[in-house]
Amino acid sequence: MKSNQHEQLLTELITEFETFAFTELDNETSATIQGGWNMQVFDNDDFTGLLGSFNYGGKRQLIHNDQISSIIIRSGQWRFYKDRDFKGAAYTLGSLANGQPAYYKLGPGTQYLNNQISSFQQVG
Ligand SMILES: [Ca+2]
Repeated sequence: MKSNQHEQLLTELITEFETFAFTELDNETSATIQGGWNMQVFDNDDFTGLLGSFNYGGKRQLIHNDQISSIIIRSGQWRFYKDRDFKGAAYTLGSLANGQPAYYKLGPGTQYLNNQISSFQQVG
């Protein structure tokens, strides 16, 4: 194996490890991560501080309650709620129509619930 192939393999392994390390695996409604993710949530509004990676499903009560400040959606439509158990003010975000990932910043000046999301679920 050439060294650049080693390097690529190592990078993939590290990326995979990081995804697993930060995935919230405690909730039965959250899918296990197998071969990628469809939606990720982050603590900061610049897509850093990964809080969780999800394939499908949802979480009735986030461990990282009132922390989400940015979201990347690769696939599907996801609804985010201010209160636990999918209640309260909410909005739906999805991937782009052309199939590209969508990057949503929830920071100050946006209409989204920054540092206020308590539950979410996939809706499409
Ligand atoms: Ca935050």
